[in-house]
Amino acid sequence: MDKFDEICEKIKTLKIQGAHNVAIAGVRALKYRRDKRSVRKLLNLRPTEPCLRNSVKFVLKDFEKNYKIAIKHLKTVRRKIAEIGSRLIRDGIVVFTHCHSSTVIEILKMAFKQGKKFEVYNTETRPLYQGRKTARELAKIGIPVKHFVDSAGRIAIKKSDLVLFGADSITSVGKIINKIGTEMFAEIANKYDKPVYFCTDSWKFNPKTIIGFEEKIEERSPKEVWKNPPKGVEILNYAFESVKPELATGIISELGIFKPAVFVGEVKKNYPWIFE
Ligand code: RUB
Repeated sequence: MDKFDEICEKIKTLKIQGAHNVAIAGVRALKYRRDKRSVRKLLNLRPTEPCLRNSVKFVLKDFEKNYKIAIKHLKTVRRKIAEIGSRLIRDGIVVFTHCHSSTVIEILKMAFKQGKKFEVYNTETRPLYQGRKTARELAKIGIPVKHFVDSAGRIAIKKSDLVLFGADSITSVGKIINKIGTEMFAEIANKYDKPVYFCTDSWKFNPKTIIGFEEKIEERSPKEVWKNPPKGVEILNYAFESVKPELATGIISELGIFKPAVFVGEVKKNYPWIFE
């Protein structure tokens, strides 16, 4: 297995996961191979990942020049988002999060470094338990974490003050695609008047949605849910779901905090190449 295939394998099996880390790894993979077939393989590993697609498109325009620009953007953008997002975290609050978003983690870490005292409630995120990764990373630096099974999400949200999710994709009408369960949790948070923010690099905007394409929702192997189900039981293992823009209090990106519709305009102003 060469270096390119090694990276692909890690993305496919979620050893490398989260839209942002997938995009960084994908751009790095282009150093080893960038023929048409390999690029197609790379882009099909996780179909719901426009950050990967946008980054690859940008780098392939002019590899020598844009590779460095893309890596620099991807490596520094989370810090910028954290500077903006950490302002929402106050002493004594409880922050609810779902799955594992490196962007959300960066915000929480920065708030903690600023000396803020808060707690995080998070979900397991079945079937692959990315929530454990979140809990482990936060606990390691000293942020107190209470960990819940996914179906306890309502109870956890009711006791929280702020909800932070990551994002995999944002569409032209401001829908946000994130880990399965996110819309259900956003609806619950709205019911209890808890602010809901999506924390994201603006390169996750999906330009294809302007011309009518819906973001593709990745379906993963049923074996991840139940290895040997009885005959007659069909398992649908959707990795992501789409969240209605009206459920979002705001989108936190390196461009600032905006309502979804305004966010789309800001992306266009700052990164016109995404729309080309
Ligand atoms: C991860 C997930 C994350 C987003 C954002 O899903 O839904 O919330 O990808 O992550 P999976 P980041 O584990 O299936 O990749 O902020 O790191 O880009």
